[in-house]
Amino acid sequence: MSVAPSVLDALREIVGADGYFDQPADLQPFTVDHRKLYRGQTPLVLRPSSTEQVSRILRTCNEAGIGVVPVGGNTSYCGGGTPSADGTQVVVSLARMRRIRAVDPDNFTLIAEAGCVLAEVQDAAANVDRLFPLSLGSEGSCQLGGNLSTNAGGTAVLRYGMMRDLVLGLEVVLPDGRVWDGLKPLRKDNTGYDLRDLFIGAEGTLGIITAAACKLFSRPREVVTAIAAVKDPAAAVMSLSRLRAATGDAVTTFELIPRLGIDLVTRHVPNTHDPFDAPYRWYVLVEVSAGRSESGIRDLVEQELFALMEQGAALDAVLAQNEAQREDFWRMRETIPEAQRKEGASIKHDISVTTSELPRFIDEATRLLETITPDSRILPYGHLGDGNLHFNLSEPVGGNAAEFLALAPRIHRAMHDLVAQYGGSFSAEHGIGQLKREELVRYKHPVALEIMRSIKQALDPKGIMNPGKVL
Ligand code: 2HG
Ligand code: ZN
Repeated sequence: MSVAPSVLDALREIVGADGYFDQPADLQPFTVDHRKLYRGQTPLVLRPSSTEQVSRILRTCNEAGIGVVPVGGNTSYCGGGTPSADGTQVVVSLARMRRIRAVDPDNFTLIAEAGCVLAEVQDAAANVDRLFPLSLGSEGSCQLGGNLSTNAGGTAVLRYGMMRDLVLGLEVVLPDGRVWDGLKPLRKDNTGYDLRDLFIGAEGTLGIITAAACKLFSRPREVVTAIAAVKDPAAAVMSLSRLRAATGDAVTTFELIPRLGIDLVTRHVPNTHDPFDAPYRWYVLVEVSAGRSESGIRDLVEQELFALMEQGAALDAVLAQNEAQREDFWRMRETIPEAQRKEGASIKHDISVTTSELPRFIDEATRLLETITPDSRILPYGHLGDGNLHFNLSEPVGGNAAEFLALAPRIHRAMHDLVAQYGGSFSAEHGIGQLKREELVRYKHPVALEIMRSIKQALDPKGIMNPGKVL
């Protein structure tokens, strides 16, 4: 069943001549996801420029029973923003809603529209000497609405939390077109259910977020960035605890990188090099930030790293001497996904357990993967400070990519069953989308699933919002 021409016309009319795409070449980018796992089809991509237009679009689609797929920067790892293959769903891109509506430095808040690119929100905060701390590899193209809808994480969660922790209020268009104005930038408002948190992480299945009131912070005045080679993941966890205590919780980033990460990045990404003369098995990228300059954190970090080396937990360490070197260190971490892609086929996981259990988990998961696929190369890296690793695999050297990828269902099952044994999460920061729907049914507590379904039914009884995603 395709979308009736009369409905398509009505939708075009709402947004006006420059508010939609309906030609194949313009539609194409919206029909494939970032990882190229899904190929969909759509007759129409709507590009509303106001909340009112979004409201009219949803009202029209709800009345006609047409599925709506909201999309931001299309950087989802789980196909959350890709329409179905049967061409029955329209896409709503928020890209033209990119105003910063208000900035209030004394309240440490700003209000931004969903189509703002994350980097634009960071810049708007920096312009008034404030920090919007959400920080991730795709920040130059991902959009605030997508960050909200997936509850994005990234590399500063350890200190500032995930997207959910950075929001005070939302403006949301409900599936029937009603607009909930919950944009109050208040830190205290104890007036009933927390509706905001329903829409954050809902991946567009309950409505479309059109704007958000975001929390800002003081801008760090002094930042110390280091790469340390560590004995093993247990030494990494211990080092993090020590650094947190020694700096009064000023550690903003603590990322684990195995040797394979350094190998792949230096092989595939220009302008990268091994930070040390000798190879080590495990590394951490550490960043510590202080609110004032000459805060003494540099000395503190140096002392701690020295002490860690004396006790054998750290094997070598280097502090960035300037901004260029700091960027080099960060490139080493941020380009791992790109380097892994260039190395060939990969199988990805996005798991979390408690940080304290992570070392034991890494051992056990590595052994488990080795029994299933002894020749694959295991690349567990990422947000150790959050207990969240991308426990990825790369195809064997000289192996057969198709054979390797055919193992994916078995590998995911084994990995996620193990995660469940640890009381962990099979999707720590990338969400569910269409990729992990079956996992949600298998691993989410049944009562939680029932509550989720009741909420979906209450808000979207006709099931028009991002059909086939999450639930
Ligand atoms: C990261 O932390 C991203 O770099 C991507 O979440 C993870 O590619 C991945 O598996
Ligand atoms: Zn990540």
